[in-house]
Order: sequence, then C-alpha cells, then structure tokens
Amino acid sequence: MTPLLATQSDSSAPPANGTNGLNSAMKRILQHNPPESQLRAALARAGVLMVRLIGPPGAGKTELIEATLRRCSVPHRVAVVTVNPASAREAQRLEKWCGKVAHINAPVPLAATVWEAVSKLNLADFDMILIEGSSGLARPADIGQDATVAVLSVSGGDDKAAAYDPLIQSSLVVILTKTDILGLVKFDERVFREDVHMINPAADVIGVSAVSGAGIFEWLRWLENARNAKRDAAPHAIEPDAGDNFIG
Ligand SMILES: Nc1nc2c(ncn2[C@@H]2O[C@H](COP(=O)(O)OP(=O)(O)O)[C@@H](O)[C@H]2O)c(=O)[nH]1
Ligand SMILES: [Mg+2]
Repeated sequence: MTPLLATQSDSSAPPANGTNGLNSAMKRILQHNPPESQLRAALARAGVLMVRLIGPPGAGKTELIEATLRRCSVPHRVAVVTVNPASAREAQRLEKWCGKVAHINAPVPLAATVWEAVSKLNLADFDMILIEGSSGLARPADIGQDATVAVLSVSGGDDKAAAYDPLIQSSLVVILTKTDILGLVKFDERVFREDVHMINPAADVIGVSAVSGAGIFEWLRWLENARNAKRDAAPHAIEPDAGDNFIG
C-alpha cells in the first residue's frame, strides 16, 4: 500500500513560479518562501488535504470529481479548483455539488495562482481541496499538493501509462476511468497495470466507472484515509464532528 501523503516535491520544477515583473527584493522573498511552501504550511496548520488530479483532456477528471462529490457524505467540506481555459463551464457543473469551486483560466496551474485561490477560502470550513488540471507529457510541478493522482481512461488506450511516465512517477494513485467500456474498445488492462507497476511500483491503481459507480468507493476510502492522516497530523488536533465520516 502506498504511503499516504508523501510530499510531492519536484526539484526539477522552475523556482518561484510567476515572479516575472517583481522587483529583486520580492523575488528574493519568494525564492526563500515560494508560494507552494506557503500554501503547504497553511494547509498543514489547518489540517486540510490538497489532492491534484491530473490527466489528459477527456480522461474523465470532471466526471470523477462529480461522482466523488455525489457519493461522499460531506461534499460541502470539499473545495474544487478547476484549471484550464474552459474551466468556467466545469466549475458551473461542479458547484451545485460541493462547498466551493474556484476556476483558474490557464493551461496549467502555477503555485502562486493556486495559493491566491486557496487563500480566499476559510480553511476551517473545508476538509479537502481537489484540483483538476490537464497534463502534458512533462513531470508535473509541485504546487503545494499533498498527493498527485493520475487520471487516465480506458478510451485513451492501454499504452498511456507508459506515455505519461513522468506523471505516473509523481503519482501516489493512478485512477483508470471508464472501466464500463472495457470490452468495447481495445484495451489490455494487464498491460496498463504492468506499465504502472514498472514505472512506479508504489502507486495504487484504482479502476473506476463514473457511469456504473464501480470502484468509486475504493477511491473514496483512499481519500478518506488521506484526509484523516492530514487531519491527525495538524498541530492542533481537529475534533471531527459526529457523523462527519467521508463515506456515508
Ligand atoms: N462511459 C464513460 N464515460 C465517461 C466516464 N467518465 C467520463 N466519461 C465521459 O468522457 C467525457 C470526458 O469526461 P470529462 O470528465 O469531461 O473529462 P476531463 O476532460 O478529463 O474532465 C465525457 O463525455 C464524459 O461523460 C466513465 O466512467 N464512463
Ligand atoms: Mg474536466
């Protein structure tokens, strides 16, 4: 079983995202206290889990988040940040299900813009923040997340774990979506799982279908365990309310 909440740092990521146009004193401050560190510290103090869901467009990320919110018992304690130029529409789709949706109009999130969005939240009102964003083939940067989750679909083909090698390396969990169409398209699940295992033996693979609900509870259990681990590690013990189990 993968350790929950291994810190997702990426030493190859460019330092101090979004510092263009700042004077040198401000650049020095940001280099010593970059936004991803500030965000991580704020979330650690509040005991709030931040999970970044990354996958190619069409992999089923928004559908997975919607299924997660519909089936978890405390959706109002989940905030979602959608990142892409069309994310306003995704935000509208999700906002009826959760506590708060913010959207960032950019192809990929910068730590500074995520920090700006999260700093507008009253963190005491939330247990977790889910960030949806698309990926390229490069290793995703550290934006302060506790965990990166790769989202790849059956319709994308069984070669996509190998194609997204840097993403798989960075992920604690790989969600294989659209399992309801296994058998309808050419997809060898064994090949996909073996590739994941070869690239990152510690990553869990969870097959889900947002249509049938298959696998969603395994995913919810992973989120619940991660939420509890983050909450337990907070400096001031956060007393869970009666009946705030993540899964109903
Ligand atoms: N059959 C099936 N279709 C899905 C599933 N999840 C998503 N889709 C469909 O795949 C398309 C892209 O989904 P979306 O969540 O918008 O992908 P995103 O771009 O990764 O956010 C939509 O037409 C969804 O209805 C699933 O589990 N099964
Ligand atoms: Mg989407």
